[in-house]
Amino acid sequence: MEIGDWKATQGLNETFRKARELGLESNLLELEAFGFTVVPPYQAAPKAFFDRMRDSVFRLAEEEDPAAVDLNLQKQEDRPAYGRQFFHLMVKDPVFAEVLMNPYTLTLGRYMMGTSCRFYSQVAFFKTGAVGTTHLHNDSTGMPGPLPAYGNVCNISWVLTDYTVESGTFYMVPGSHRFCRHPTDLEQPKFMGGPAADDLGIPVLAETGSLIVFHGNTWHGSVPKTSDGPRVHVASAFCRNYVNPAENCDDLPKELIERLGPEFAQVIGGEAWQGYHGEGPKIQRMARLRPAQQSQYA
Ligand SMILES: O=C(O)CCC(=O)C(=O)O
Ligand SMILES: [Fe+2]
Repeated sequence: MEIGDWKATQGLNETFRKARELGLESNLLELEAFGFTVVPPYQAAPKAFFDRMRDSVFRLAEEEDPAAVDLNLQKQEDRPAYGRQFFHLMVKDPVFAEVLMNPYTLTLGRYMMGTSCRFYSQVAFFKTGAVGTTHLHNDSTGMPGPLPAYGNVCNISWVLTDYTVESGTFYMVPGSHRFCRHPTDLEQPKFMGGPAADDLGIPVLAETGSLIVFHGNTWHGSVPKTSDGPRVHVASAFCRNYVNPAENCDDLPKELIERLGPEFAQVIGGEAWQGYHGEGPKIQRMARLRPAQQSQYA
């Protein structure tokens, strides 16, 4: 059917039309039904773009001092994942700002978090050699259950090497976004050291150039990595307009913000009503969020 400018679905109309234009309709259905989906290789961007991203993460792995990241100094048991994670990527290479503004990333983010969504964080996960699992969790960090069915955060992961069972791909529990809560210790599968069955979740297979996209309620982790080579993805997360983003963008170069324009400035919080001092909030900025109180897509 043709999607009109319908008042009751403010925000959704335009996002849905864009998703249709980009060939994402079946991905949206999979997201609704299972809480995750895979966008096929090189649909979101050509191979040369993924190569640029991968080269950039490899360069960071060579050049960045591991001590620059606090997590690297912690014991493995206390860390969320094996390997190295790289943070605050947009100041390190503008290619990561382009990832954020890519129409596939933005359309999926807006579908899941509403058009008023904000940038939440961008993290490169880098593992080499045989390593253990990432335990079962969802990305709604610090948010108590019951989590809203519509989600407060979402994850759009750009896959930069083949994600297979051997390379330690994501493990996901299909449909868990509807449980609207975090997994308990009793729900950790045996292969992650818990008491639960291993086959409730499944390994998500995705070739280089794919996007693995999931709802912020979806239970996920990783299977053990047994391969020698690198396993790399960049997770771009968005959140709803009222969530406090994990990453601080106040030091992004001005030229980058100017180059990417007002849409980018809004996504990184340039139009946020929160964060005022004595002058109080700007009324226009608050007014812009009224539609988000009427529709989860706005
Ligand atoms: O790659 C991993 O081990 C975990 C990644 C993850 O949990 C995420 O991207 O949210
Ligand atoms: Fe996660």
